[in-house]
Amino acid sequence: MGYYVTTPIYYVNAEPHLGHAYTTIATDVLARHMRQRGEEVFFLTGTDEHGEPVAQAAERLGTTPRELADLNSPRFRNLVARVNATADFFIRTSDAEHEDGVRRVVQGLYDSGHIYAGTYEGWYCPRCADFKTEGELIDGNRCAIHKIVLVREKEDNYFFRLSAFQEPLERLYAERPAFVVPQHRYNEALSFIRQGLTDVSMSRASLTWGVPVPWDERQVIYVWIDALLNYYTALSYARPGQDLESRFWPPTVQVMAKDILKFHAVIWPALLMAAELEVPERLLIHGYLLMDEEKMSKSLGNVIDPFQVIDMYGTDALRYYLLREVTLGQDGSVSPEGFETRYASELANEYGNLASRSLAMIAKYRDGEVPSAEAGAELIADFDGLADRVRERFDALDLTGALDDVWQLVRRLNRYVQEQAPWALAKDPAEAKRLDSVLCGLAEGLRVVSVLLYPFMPDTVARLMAALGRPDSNELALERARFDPTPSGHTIAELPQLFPRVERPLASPAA
Ligand code: ME8
Repeated sequence: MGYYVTTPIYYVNAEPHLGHAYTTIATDVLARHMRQRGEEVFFLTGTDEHGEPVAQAAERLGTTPRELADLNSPRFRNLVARVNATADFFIRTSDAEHEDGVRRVVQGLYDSGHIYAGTYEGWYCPRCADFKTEGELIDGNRCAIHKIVLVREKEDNYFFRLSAFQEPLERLYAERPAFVVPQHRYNEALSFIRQGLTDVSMSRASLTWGVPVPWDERQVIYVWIDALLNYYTALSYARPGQDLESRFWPPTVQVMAKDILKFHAVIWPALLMAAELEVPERLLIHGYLLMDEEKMSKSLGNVIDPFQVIDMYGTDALRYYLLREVTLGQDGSVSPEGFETRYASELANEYGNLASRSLAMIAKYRDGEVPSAEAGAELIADFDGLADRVRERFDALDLTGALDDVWQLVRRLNRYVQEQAPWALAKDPAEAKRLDSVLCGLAEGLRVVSVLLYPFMPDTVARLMAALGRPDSNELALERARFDPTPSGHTIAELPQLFPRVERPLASPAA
């Protein structure tokens, strides 16, 4: 069975920001790690183009929703490339094939009695594209997220019988304690379900930007139903002629931030059960990137432009920083200063310098040949079990823990250089054997940490592996991340500077 990972599909009502980059990068780290394990991975991302968020933004800008989508969707696609995410397909919900797929599923739900006509009366936030209960409002009539005053709506539309899935959902949660990761998000979703589910509106009468309801073209399908189904429809046309559904359905891990937990942890599995499709295996819910304690968001305007960071520091530095700085699953503050600190102290110093020093010593003392020797026993012991620990971390979707485990060994290697002082050994011919052992251990340690760092910093690792004389992509397989106590000799090559000094400090967005 394949390994199917997804990001949310992002609204095209504005340009991508660092929050979107974060989810896409985290998903890519997971996808790359799983490919290192030999898994067949399918990685989906894309844009959500229908509904009020996009229609209203277009109106504000004096353009049409389609034009806005055509302008911004390529920017999200470009972000995928710039963060070096290995997405296998980029879906747009305006794709004709997706729209057909949505109509097919929704018609099936209607035919099997899961959808009925009714009247919605209550609060609706067009920015969230979400129906709100009284308890979710502030000051009695304002959206707690967007702070805008909402109008009470009364509208004839179609309802999805979510209430019928109260028990099936409770059973799902009971049977699958890891359905939602981390645990506190699982608890949050389950307690929402336990409060009692009411049917949800699944069409909009007052909107034209969307997929028409097949049996009643005066209405369009509610954008969230349309959007959620992207994960399913994409498999039907991403690779014409191939049956991806049988290989990849259901999704293995679906990644997103906590803002859209309810849709994915409650409505989505119910919708799939109604359609008699398997529900995803796990949802990985991360927190918010914060700037000065506030959620980074386009409506608040406190966003960092990922393209700018990448232009200055490179993709891998951004990937590393986000995964390292923000514990996946919790909110975390990011800042230009924090970025620069980690860039200089961890990337340039701890990893970059370790690599350049080690290779320079091999060049200088051993004429560019990694000696074929026996590595030091303490070093061997320190690497013992590392690859298995990293594998377990990824199994638990603890990407932060995986990176931290590897970084401990990067630091260990730095200490090893200090302890062994190869430059001193090189002065004493009687220590030649020990120097061989130290240099061979360093090269081997560097190789192992790099294989494990590959999902986080793919380009950097590829360059380093080439310099270590191991350019073959087979070298990146996870099974190669075992410390070999007696590695055979290798010729090293020149290593370009991995993390050059950047003179211009990252401009703060307020500046
Ligand atoms: O909700 N911190 O689209 P969206 C972390 N179209 N992640 C963030 C973030 C932040 N400050 N800001 C955004 C939608 N994100 C719907 C989804 S899916 C069927 C439909 C990321 O453009 C995070 O992944 O508002 C969040 O869940 C997503 O962008 C919301 O993107």
